[in-house]
Amino acid sequence: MPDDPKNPYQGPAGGWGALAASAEIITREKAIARGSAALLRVNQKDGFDCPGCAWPDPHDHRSAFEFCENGVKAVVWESTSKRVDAAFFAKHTVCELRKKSDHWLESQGRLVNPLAYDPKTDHFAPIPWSEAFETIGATLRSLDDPNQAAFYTSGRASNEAAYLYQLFVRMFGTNNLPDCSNLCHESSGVGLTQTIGIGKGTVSLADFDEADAIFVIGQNPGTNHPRMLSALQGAARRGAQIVAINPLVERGLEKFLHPQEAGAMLCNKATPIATAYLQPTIGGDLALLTGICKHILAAEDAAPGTILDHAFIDEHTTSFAEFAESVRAADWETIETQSGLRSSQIQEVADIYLQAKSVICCWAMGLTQHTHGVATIQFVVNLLLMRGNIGRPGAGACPVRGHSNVQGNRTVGINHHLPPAFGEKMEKLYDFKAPTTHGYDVVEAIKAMNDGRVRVFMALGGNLVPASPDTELTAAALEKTELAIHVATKLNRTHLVHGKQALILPCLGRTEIDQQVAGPQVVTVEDSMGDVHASEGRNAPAGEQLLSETAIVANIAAATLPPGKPDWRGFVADYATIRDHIEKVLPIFKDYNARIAEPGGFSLKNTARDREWITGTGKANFTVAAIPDLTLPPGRLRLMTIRSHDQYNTTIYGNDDRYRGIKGQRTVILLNVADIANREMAASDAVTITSFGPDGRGRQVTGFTIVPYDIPEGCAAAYFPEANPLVAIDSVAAGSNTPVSKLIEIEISRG
Ligand SMILES: Nc1nc2c(c(=O)[nH]1)N[C@H]1C(S)=C(S)[C@@H](COP(=O)(O)OP(=O)(O)OC[C@H]3O[C@@H](n4cnc5c(=O)[nH]c(N)nc54)[C@H](O)[C@@H]3O)O[C@H]1N2
Ligand SMILES: Nc1nc2c(c(=O)[nH]1)N[C@H]1C(S)=C(S)[C@@H](COP(=O)(O)OP(=O)(O)OC[C@H]3O[C@@H](n4cnc5c(=O)[nH]c(N)nc54)[C@H](O)[C@@H]3O)O[C@H]1N2
Ligand SMILES: [Mo]
Repeated sequence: MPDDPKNPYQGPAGGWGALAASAEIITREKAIARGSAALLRVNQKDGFDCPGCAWPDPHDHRSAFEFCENGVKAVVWESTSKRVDAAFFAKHTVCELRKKSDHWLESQGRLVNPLAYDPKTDHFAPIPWSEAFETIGATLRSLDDPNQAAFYTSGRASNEAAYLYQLFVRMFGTNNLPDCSNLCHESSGVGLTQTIGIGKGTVSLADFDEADAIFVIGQNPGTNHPRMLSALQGAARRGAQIVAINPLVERGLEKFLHPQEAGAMLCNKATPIATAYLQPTIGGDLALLTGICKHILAAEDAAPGTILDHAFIDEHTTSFAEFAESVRAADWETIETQSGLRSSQIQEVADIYLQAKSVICCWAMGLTQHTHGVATIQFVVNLLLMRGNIGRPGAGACPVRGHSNVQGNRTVGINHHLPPAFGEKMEKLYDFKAPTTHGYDVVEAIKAMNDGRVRVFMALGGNLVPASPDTELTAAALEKTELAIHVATKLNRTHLVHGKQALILPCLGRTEIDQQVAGPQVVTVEDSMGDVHASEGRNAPAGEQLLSETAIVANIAAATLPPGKPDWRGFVADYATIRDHIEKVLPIFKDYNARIAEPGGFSLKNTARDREWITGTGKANFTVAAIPDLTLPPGRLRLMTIRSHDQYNTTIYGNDDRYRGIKGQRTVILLNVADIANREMAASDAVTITSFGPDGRGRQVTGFTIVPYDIPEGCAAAYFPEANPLVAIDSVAAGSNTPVSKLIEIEISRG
């Protein structure tokens, strides 16, 4: 454990450490035979899509191994030879299992039988698939109102499974489709739709080869999108400026050694990444972006007509005058206090922006999971629009998505708001009346379960309890359900938090062969940049009883809905028929089956990239936002909850965070040395963290260890999901209802 405020890990991101960590997990999970064959096919044109993250694959220069250390972990975790079979569930009561750690639960291996909870014995026990489907159908049909059920999706489901799922849910009669996006990039979707008319980023991977400057804001690609480092490395090597904006100095943004470059590896030659690194205070980005825009306007005033792209602004945007006026009116004192940065530091970054012909801005959870996340993202758009940096090569907005198909899920209809045109097309094709009222998102679904409005909860993947805010409340809410249905690959905490009845339905993973009547099936996924491609598993399934997610959803639909359209069993026999239907409902998928047969797949049309603005005004909109006053009462700190290098969301692979120099522990709080000294505390002290949400109630976690760290004064960091009990359910981002996981008001005390 580090006792020095400087990170004791001095190596680059990637490098030999990445190779060693990959080898270690392959050995530990005994997946060497299955795993190594699987790895050779990961992200290849005829292989499966890495379940790790949503970063795209290069079209032209794909190496034999298009994966990273954390992709290896994700693939091996799924390909493990361990099993949680009938004997395992006979041995352990649910009460006993609830006492185990999240890491222990998932590391017991793959689920292989459909299971039902038996309250008399407190055990899960195997049941036949037919019984599971009948129970679900009968329970759903017995509800007074379809809105008494909620259907969650974690972003790993394929387009095919996700399309059938939302179709089933809407034909059942509800839009209650909460999904992991609500906890993740919802602020990006909302912010971008209002300003540029599409809730997605506008860049493609090729733009990284042409950008003169790349801003990486509130994102830790070294851990969460390691393949992005190859793109940043390429850009840095050709002299592009890379600006990192993050309260922490993340190693992957500093230097990178590509584990697949033999020459560089042999002489340990890492590439420096960021040319400028700003460490704002947590939540200070809106102030900082206002400051950057203010410097740019000042440069324009000093040399009128030379800085802004007036032709673009006039032809393509609205509300520039209001935006400029509000930025000019913002005072430097507020900008400096609220961002924690000096005007001169902000000027340096504004100059990089000005000197670049083409700029890409990337961001992730450091911007979205904030009270003012939507406004901050809209300020990123303002910055880009000022110099026409949207819709031309080397430039654009790049929200870097999380789950490997979270973007595809939304495209094919996983959305608690039903887009009207999409709804009408489905109504015509399947001859039904789609529900029009908005459904529940994750926060609303938790509240609805808690007060009895939702009685049945289904999850297509994911781990709702530890992933959600207010862990105890979320667990209590789930315990009130009459039936919970979990489609999953591995046992996790949420499965054990049962109400009256609970079912666990084991499914195939991405890496596995999906054999149906028409032969082995491919599924399709959409990456963070709107490229759609096929994914085909190559491993033998982990168990004989496993069904694909697509088959599980279709069987549930057939067991629940009256007979008639569509032919659910026909869909399962041949997934190409599902793609034909998606194409009928969503014209952007024209020639879907033919185009996924092309190596590398195809790119979906992106209106903003083509400078077509599907907004109310028909133009891209500049927006105005006041700098929020985030001053805290004395003694309080702002806490962000972040991922370590050894986890995939709630899946914990191990207790190390190599790039941050933290070993063997996860219940830590990273603090500035001054904040530790002020409290007369010391490194390694045990503390209780108390948070204060909008309801003023103190929420607590105890037994956290202090780690001194290079983090701005007044700021703190702890890991997700251990710190989730501190996130109040009512602390949400304005406009997107995303839980505020990155700005939690806390106090610490001994104990
Ligand atoms: N290996 C691995 N890969 C993953 C995941 C995983 O858990 N493990 N999760 C996947 C998912 S679902 C997602 S959404 C992505 C998440 O990818 P990231 O968004 O990179 O994940 P976080 O760890 O939440 O990191 C947020 C970063 O934002 C910074 N930050 C926090 N608050 C602020 C702020 O106020 N301002 C600024 N400028 N920065 C801030 C933190 O210091 C941290 O570096 O990764 C995906 N990929
Ligand atoms: N405090 C705090 N909370 C957060 C965040 C944060 O930064 N801070 N981040 C939020 C974000 S960005 C996200 S996306 C959510 C993530 O929330 P979720 O998506 O709900 O959680 P995961 O941990 O990704 O889900 C892991 C489980 O998925 C199942 N699984 C894995 N692969 C498959 C598969 O192929 N099919 C099926 N059916 N199941 C599978 C396994 O059973 C595994 O236990 O958490 C959010 N919560
Ligand atoms: Mo996410």
